[in-house]
Amino acid sequence: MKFFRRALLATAVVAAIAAPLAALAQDIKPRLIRFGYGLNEVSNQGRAVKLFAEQVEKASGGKMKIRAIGAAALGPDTQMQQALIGGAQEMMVGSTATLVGITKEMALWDTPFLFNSAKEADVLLDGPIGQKVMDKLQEKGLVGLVYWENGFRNLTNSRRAVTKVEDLDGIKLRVMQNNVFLESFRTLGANAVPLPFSELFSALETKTVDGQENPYNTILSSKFYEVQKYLSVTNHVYSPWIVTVSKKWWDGLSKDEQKVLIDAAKASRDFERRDTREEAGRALADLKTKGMQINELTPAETARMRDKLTRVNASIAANVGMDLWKDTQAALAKLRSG
Ligand code: TF8
Repeated sequence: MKFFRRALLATAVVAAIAAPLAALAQDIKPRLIRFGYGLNEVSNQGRAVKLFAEQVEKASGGKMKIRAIGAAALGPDTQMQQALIGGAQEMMVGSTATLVGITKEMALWDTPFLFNSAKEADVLLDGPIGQKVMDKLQEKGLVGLVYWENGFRNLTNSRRAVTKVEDLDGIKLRVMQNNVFLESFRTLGANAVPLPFSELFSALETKTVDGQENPYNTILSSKFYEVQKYLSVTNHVYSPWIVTVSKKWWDGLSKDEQKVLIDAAKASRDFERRDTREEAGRALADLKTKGMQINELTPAETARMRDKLTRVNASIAANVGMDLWKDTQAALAKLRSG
């Protein structure tokens, strides 16, 4: 018995020191990595950042430390992007939509009704097209590692149930700081106002805007149900998040250090998508319990919305380039036929 326990202990000790030892043999220096994000800690975004941090610390034998800073405490997406480009901050996760001003190809993901399912999004984002768009960031001073799921977006407001496009008439709607979103909701007749996410809750609370659109997860984790009565299930677009690194800083890392970050980013992506989908699956029921009035759009009304929104496709195609646009359509057609 004693021997058995000792053997067990020895195995545990070996296991405990094996990982740090492996890290020791690698070219890894002590690093403090500031990782900013916009949602709060108890959100799908916050949970995945936490997992990423744990993975990085473990794989680097505790040498690489992530200082996770949420709730836009380092500023909204656009401000953090500039800090990464300048080298004042190492990492962040944020919306691809807020990157369009830097890398126009990112607008591809803002195409209304581009994906019919999360599965399609995974295939395109993780495939050659997603990689191509991500690589475009490099010439602007950013390195993209992985896409996470923000999710299919749905509409909330404090004025009325939106059951058809016409109900959007005159509704002051916050949109992300992005021309495709601005144009899309203007096309639908809303009074679209671009605002950073960090200002959204108070804008809704003070009725500076009537509504907004985001995935169920965010409506829940950011407590928008406290200031929004109506939720219309529109699924009008799938939004990715993207984990980015300051290229200035990245270029100074060893191959081993880069690998630690790449591996952890992939693990965080897989975790985040699972977690987000699981939460989204029960979020609607939660939002109902919190008092939101939820309505679905009829297939006919969804089709009308979709038709109207195809008007923005031409300008997206012109922005991202016709080749990329056509490749994307072809990849989707192939997926759908298979
Ligand atoms: C939005 C996005 C947010 C992101 C996030 C703060 O509405 O959906 O999830 O910007 O990085 O702004």
